[in-house]
Amino acid sequence: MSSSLFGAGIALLVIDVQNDFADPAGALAVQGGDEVVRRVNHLVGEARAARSPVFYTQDWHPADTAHFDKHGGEWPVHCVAGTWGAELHPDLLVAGPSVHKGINDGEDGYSGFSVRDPASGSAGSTGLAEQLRSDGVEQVVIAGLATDYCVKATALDAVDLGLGAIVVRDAVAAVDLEAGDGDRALDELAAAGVVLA
Ligand code: VGL
Ligand code: ZN
Repeated sequence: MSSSLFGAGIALLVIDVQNDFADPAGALAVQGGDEVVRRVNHLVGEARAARSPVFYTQDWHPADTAHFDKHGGEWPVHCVAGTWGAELHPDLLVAGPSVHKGINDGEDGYSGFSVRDPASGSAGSTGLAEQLRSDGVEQVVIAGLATDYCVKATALDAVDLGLGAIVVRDAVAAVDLEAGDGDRALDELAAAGVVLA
């Protein structure tokens, strides 16, 4: 028997199911990304059946940003605004608006909720929290990529914002720069009050 995670006041957040993460040919391909697409699609179907709103995020970087290793950052070039790698995976069911993040030079854009100004360090909003609030959302179900970066940052921000947060373990996958990063991220989330479903 399976019961839906969705219903009134609950939204699904689909994090960064983009070609560069989810397609094996992507610049930052995450192992198991294609399986995540299938699992996320199942959740989208459940959310729609329960009339829960669905929101998407997309990593959406400038071609030159301090987020990339060639400019001192941590990552190969990925999810450059307007390119194939930044597009949502073609098999993903899209049933709601998408929030772009990491759009300015140096912004890491890990969280779907907040942006950190790289110069001042001050935090701003992507607008997602405001959209959720106006939809009466009190709890978010989070799935997508990647467990150890954007899923983690988004779930921690959700808790900070006073939202209930559930991460669906079989609908996320990790970059795992170091073996075990994904599992450690899930432990951190559980310790912060995120429910692992
Ligand atoms: C992400 C690394 C760099 C993510 C984004 O979506 O988890 N990871 N940029
Ligand atoms: Zn990025």
